[in-house]
Amino acid sequence: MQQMPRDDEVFAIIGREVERQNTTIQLIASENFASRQVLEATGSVLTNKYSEGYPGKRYYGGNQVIDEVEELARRRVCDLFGAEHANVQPHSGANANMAAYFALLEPGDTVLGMKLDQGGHLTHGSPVNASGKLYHFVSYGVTESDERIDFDALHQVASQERPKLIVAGATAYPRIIDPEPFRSIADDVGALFLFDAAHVAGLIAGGVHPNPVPFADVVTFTTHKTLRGPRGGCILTRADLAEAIDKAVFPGFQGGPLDHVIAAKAVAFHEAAQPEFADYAAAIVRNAAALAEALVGEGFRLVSGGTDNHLMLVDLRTFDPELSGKKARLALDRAGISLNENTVPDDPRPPYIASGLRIGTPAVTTAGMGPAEMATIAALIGRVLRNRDDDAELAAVRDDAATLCSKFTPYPDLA
Ligand code: DSN
Repeated sequence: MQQMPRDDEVFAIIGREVERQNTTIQLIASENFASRQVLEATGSVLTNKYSEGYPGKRYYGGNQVIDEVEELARRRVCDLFGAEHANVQPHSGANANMAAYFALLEPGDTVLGMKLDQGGHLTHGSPVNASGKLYHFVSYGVTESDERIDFDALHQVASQERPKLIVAGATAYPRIIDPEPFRSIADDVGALFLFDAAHVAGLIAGGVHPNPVPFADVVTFTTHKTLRGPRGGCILTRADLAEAIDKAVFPGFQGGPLDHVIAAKAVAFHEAAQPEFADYAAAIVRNAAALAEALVGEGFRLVSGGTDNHLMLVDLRTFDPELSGKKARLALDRAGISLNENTVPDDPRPPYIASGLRIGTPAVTTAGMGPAEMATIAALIGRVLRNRDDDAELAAVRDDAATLCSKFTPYPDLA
């Protein structure tokens, strides 16, 4: 094979990202540290192959091996969640959702989805997203009193609007989403039911959150969040919807599948089926509860008062009305703590400024941290946000964050 000069420029940048992940605190609720074997599969020669179609029905030759890996991924994920059919080709959660809509809906059909500022996702009908442009989304949200999904209002809006599809799932909702009441409302109004499990797929696989597969017509999720696999999406469905879903993914939405990523998904599904993964999922939730309690102790208000999943939302307005989510995120970034600004329910600020912070524990739990470290992290966040204009204090917190991370380095052998 022709040898090319080593690309020192790109590999130096990758080296700096390894160092950043090893030495700063990762609290982005949708991120994780994939295992070495997930990284290895993602970096394999499977990236070289074209394989439009599905196992046994491809448009290119030479797919005998690729068929095996896609079949293995499909079988493993069906076993993991108890599903009848899986499509492991979506490149992302957004693609999985759009393909599912393409399979189930006609343009202009009415769909119910959770409001973006109350925890929903762009693909749940945001006016700036193709979902909101192609379909008539009507939103539901949380109650003012306890900031949990308002099922009475949801039932009422479903009865009025008679949607073809009800979408459950969120990107910034700190409580368990019970699929059962969604199913019963969908049945009452004659709607289909899609559960977007992107954030909680790992918690479901680990047995700490309810499995939506027995209740939903379609379940979509990403493979890289709590599930800790490679970046990508997946769709689970009933046997009678399998053909429509598969056609919607290819040729409806995507071209060639990313076979190296499908192999890495298969690895992640195998990892998630191990008993150790159930311990991991429970530890994520335990750490989130500990972090939430410690943040309340630091004087922060949490949306809904706490968490029972992998994330919490800090409402900064009561802590400091002048402090937006964006300002807080920038200060924390300087201090070696990565998280994202997020709207809180009925946020007066726009999403790119926001009044809240979303904080998640999947990555720090993978790194081996426990409740004691969560208390330390809450104290560091408090120090940063109380001293956000003090450069020396931010530098001191950055040192403390690095000291903490030195005991919980995700990729010591890549450093
Ligand atoms: N970007 C994902 C998240 O952070 O939740 C959703 O698309």
